[in-house]
Amino acid sequence: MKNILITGAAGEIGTVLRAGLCGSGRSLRLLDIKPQTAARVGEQCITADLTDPMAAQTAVKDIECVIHLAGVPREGPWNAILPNNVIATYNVFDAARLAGVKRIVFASSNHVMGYYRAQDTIAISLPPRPDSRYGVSKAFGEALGRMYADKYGIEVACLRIGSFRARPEDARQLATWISHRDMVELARCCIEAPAFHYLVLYGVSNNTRSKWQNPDAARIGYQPSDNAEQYAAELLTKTPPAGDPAADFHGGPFCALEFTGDASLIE
Ligand code: 15L
Repeated sequence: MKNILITGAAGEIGTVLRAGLCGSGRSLRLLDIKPQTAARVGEQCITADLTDPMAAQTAVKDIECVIHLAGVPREGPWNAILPNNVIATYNVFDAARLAGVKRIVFASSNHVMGYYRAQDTIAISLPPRPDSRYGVSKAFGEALGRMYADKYGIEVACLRIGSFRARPEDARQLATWISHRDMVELARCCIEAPAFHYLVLYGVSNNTRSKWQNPDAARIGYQPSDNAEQYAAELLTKTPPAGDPAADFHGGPFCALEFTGDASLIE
C-alpha cells in the first residue's frame, strides 16, 4: 500500500503518524478540517470537512489505504458527535467503496468497551459496552466497518486506541497507555499486513497491567516496544477512590461523566 490517506492528520495522533510514516516510498495525503503545516516531499495536504460526502469522495481518489482518525476525540455533545464521528465516518467508508479503496484503518477507541469492570479481562468477542456518546460513535464505526468488509469486501481494521500520550499520566494508564512510537508501529503494521478481512485490535503498548486481549494485533505482526510499568511507582498514587465509576470500569473518567446510574447493576 503506497498511497495512503490520513484523515485528522493535524490532530494529536495524526501529527505523530505523519512524521512516523513518511518515507519508505509512501505517498501521504493528509486531510484535516484545519490548515496544516506545508507539505513536504511525498505529502499532499488538503483542508476538507468530511461531513460533506463530495469532500470525502475527492479525498479518497487514487488511495489504496485510508487511516481514518478524523472526529471528535473525546466525549462531547451529540450535535458535535453526530456530524463529526457518525456522518463523516459513513461518508469516508462510502466514498472508499465508490473509489475502490482496498483497506480502511478506523480509529476506534477503548471507550467502546468502557463499562466493563476494571478488574475483568476483555476478550475481543465480548459485545460493546460504550461509556459515552463518543464510545457509541466508535461502536457505530466498528459496525459500519464490519458491514463494509462483509458486503463490499473492503479490508477493515478497527483500532481500539487506548491512552495515546507521550507518557502515561495516571494509574489507569498503566494499563491503557500507547506510546507514540508504538502507535506508529501499529499503523505501519496495518498498512503493510498481507490481506485480511475484518480485524479489531487494541492500540496499546506492551503494558504489564493491560487487560485487553489482542489476538488480531499479533496476527498483523504488531510488537509494541514500550511498557507503562516503569512509571508505576509514581502513578499508583493517582487513583480515584473506590466506588467512583472512574476507578471501577475500564473507561475510567469517561464512565464517571454524567453518571446517574446504579453501578451495582453493571456486572
Ligand atoms: C480516547 O479514546 C480518547 O481519544 C483520549 O482522549 C483518551 O481519553 C483515551 O481514550 C483514554 O481512554 O485514555
